[in-house]
Amino acid sequence: MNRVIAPAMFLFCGASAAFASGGNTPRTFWMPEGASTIAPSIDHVFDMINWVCYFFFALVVIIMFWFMWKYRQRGRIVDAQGPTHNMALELTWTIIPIFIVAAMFFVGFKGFLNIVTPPENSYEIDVVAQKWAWEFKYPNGATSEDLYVPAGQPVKLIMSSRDVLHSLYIKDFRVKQDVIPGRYSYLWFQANEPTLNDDFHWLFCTEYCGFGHSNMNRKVYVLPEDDFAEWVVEQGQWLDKILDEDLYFKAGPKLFVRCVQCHSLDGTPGIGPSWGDHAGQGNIWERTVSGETVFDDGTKLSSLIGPGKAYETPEDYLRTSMLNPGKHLVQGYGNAMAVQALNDRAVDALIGMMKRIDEFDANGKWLKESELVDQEQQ
Ligand code: HEC
Ligand SMILES: [Cu+2]
Repeated sequence: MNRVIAPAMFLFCGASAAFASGGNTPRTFWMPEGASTIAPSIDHVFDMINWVCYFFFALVVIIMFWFMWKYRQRGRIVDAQGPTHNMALELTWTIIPIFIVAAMFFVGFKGFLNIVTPPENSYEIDVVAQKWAWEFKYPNGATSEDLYVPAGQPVKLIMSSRDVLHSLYIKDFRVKQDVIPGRYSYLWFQANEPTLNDDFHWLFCTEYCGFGHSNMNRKVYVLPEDDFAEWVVEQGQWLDKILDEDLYFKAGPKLFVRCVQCHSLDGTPGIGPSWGDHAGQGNIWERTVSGETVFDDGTKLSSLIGPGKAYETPEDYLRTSMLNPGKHLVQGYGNAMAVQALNDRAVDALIGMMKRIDEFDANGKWLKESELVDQEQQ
């Protein structure tokens, strides 16, 4: 069957016949750049169906105009006796489309099986989606905000959601899969060409998931295998390599990137309360120490902090606010903050940053960099 149909298919898809072997396929009028091994086969099916449509569109329209002309009304004579049926014609327009539709199914189904069957030796990355961020976890425990993958190796994403339906879509790879709470879904691809010079592929969430849905676009970097191996190791350790006393200004701003979309540093209210001055209660550290922060049930933080109370120290409260954000809601704000994957050192770094919030500009850049110049010549 394949032997008969495959050549027949090529009649319809001259445009896609020239698959680039290996490298990426360039973008076309209809399709973005193809950067995974399955992209050519997906584009092939798309082109095939497209060309079948062009062909029949042209055929039908041409015949329509021809008939309009041929059977136009001439004079006043009405010929009431039209044809009733034509066996040969009816068989033709039944049998030919059956073959075309069967061929579309055959090609499509083969591609589908390929897409849903990750190869045995795939590199596995865990993906957690939540309103409104992605978290990518690598086998050694490293995590990232953007997706990094090794080139030339099949990669399998094992995906789940902490809250609502999301969907992971990488257009250049031609892959897309729903991400569902309480369930795991998979997706795999292999990208052979590394992304060089800060180039990347876009990753989108394509399931409308609320207010911050459009913040769920991330970058996909394809690294040469060696670089990738190095990157994962480094990513797993970067926090450990920083000295304790440097933590708040070296790690703080890097971690703050995950918070900036909701927390400002200059007092501007956002989706979450600013870490700068908030409602006249001082910055995040000042109002936590003084207990001025008010929650949505009207309680004041001061009644929760102290020996024998819910939190021994202000740090304890901040830690809980990051790791279990839904526990108390600051007055006027909803339960919009996702659970943050932060280890102890990351929490320390962020609390350190909050304690010295004046040392950072509105973008989270540390303002005392210049004082370090002597030590920082690495
Ligand atoms: C999607 C938006 C969002 C992101 C991202 C976010 N937060 Fe929040 N955050 C909130 C909201 C909303 C609140 C107020 C409700 C509450 O207390 O949970 C809040 C509250 C807090 C509080 C308690 C604030 C207070 O005034 O007592 C802390 C501490 C905090 N966030 C830390 C962080 C850190 C650290 C990050 C980044 C690692 C972060 N947040 C990322 C939305 C966010
Ligand atoms: Cu989403």
